[in-house]
Amino acid sequence: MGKQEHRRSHSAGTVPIALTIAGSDSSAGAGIQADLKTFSALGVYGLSAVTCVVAETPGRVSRIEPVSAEIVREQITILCRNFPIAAVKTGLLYTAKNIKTVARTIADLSDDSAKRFPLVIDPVIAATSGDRLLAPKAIEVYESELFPLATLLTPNLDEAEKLIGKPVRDLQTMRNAGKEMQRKYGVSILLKGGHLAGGCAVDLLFADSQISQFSAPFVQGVATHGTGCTYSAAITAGLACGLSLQSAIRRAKKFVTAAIAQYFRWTSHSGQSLDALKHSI
Ligand code: PXL
Repeated sequence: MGKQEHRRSHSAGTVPIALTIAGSDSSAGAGIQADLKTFSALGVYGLSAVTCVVAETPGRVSRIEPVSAEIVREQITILCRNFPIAAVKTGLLYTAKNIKTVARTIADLSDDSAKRFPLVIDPVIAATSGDRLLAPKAIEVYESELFPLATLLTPNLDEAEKLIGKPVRDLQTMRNAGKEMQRKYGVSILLKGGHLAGGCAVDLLFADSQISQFSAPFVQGVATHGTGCTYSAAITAGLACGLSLQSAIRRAKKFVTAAIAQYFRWTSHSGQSLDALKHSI
């Protein structure tokens, strides 16, 4: 082996690895594509298991098709059996069947290898555009099968409302909702406040018996398709690098705020504005 080749294989062997289990976004601002760009930008090698294919442009979902449960299971199994994966995230799983398959595959592997990686679950229910991305009955499967395996859930306000069936509109209702979800699911919760508190985007972390707050300036005037995916991917990258939950979230919040601030904008053939995050540091 030449010197150059040796050096290359050494650095490849020490880079942390993270796996994203999520949907493909054809416009590449959200989903698997956002996750892989985020992992790369944060120095993590990204693996992916595709759960569904979404034909969309920023702001408009045109069509979604799930992939089969067999291929979802196979992607996850062969990756986990062969790579030293340090952290995993799930994004859009789309069907109740895929949620169940992901949960059972991960549970089987954890038993097998007696190894548990941190698991970040972004419980994607709708796109930023408002397009629904998950059947209502799939939420029950999330709750019974996948949430119990999580290290962290990262719901936004709409997702929190759907999970607990109550309005979540301000810091006080966020505090109550976060505590309720932490109690109900027995895992840490990062409740994302989005455009709630004046000029700031405020998120609350409920972990152990503490509540921590993470704030960043709210960036106005940008269509924020993919922020949830990018945020949870950046947290997963941090955990893969060995950061604590608090430090991983602090760094991820900065990363996603910068990705929004440095956005790209194009104009479509029909004159519509197309915004995309820039996943870099
Ligand atoms: O932002 C939610 C989301 C997640 N995953 C995929 C998506 C979207 C939004 O459109 O396409 C694959």
